[in-house]
Amino acid sequence: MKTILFTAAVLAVQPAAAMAGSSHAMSDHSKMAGAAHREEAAVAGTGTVNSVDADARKINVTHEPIPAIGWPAMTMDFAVAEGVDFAALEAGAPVSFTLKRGVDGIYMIETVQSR
Ligand SMILES: [Cu+2]
Repeated sequence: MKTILFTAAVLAVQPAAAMAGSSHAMSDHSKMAGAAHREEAAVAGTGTVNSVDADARKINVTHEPIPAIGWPAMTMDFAVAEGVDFAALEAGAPVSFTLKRGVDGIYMIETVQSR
């Protein structure tokens, strides 16, 4: 009787093992979660840097309208992506930039250069 129960337990585990093998495909789908089920193109904008907070990796920018995402001109704080060199940013600098949505869904600056 013990042998039969053991066999049943092994059989019960096998379907779970098969599902584990499909986790790669599932993680691919999780990247598509959210409003846009497509690879989002970078959104480009221009503006002027008002202030720079390198410690917090944030800059305050007065930007021109960004029609691609329906934004009017405004002054706002942006988080700045890893890899952006803050040494190249200074208050008063006219800049062009690209935005990308972070995992929280909020747009952040992905690239920025003076213009
Ligand atoms: Cu804005």
